Amino acid sequence: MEDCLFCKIVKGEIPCEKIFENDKVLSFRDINPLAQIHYLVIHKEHSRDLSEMSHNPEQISDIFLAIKKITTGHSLDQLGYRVFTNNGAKAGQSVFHTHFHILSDENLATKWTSNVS
Ligand code: DGP
Repeated sequence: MEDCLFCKIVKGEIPCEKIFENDKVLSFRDINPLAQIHYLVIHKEHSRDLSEMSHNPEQISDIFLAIKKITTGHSLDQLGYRVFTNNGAKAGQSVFHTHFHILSDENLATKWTSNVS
């Protein structure tokens, strides 16, 4: 999409710190990390949010296969990691190109968990 920030990153028009890339998926460091490790994972084909991406379930599969490669490649299994997406502005989505966050941190269990108020 013409004026989509993450499409511009896919096209190389805006730089990123690349973590992983194949023909369908790109992962790069979040510019505003919430944890020691904070990666974003996007599909190269534009969709607005997970609701829209769900019409193309093979894209969700592409994303999660990439997440498996990234987390294994960066030895995150031992440290533990969290994967999430914000769907819609009311959930905190600020970039409207579907993206999944991967967070990993020694203190992740006490950050943003459902059992911490
Ligand atoms: P969300 O709030 O779920 O839409 O997450 C958007 C994330 O995108 C947020 O954590 C910050 C990150 N971000 C925004 N602009 C850029 C950028 O230009 N480069 C990179 N690497 N990350 C960005």
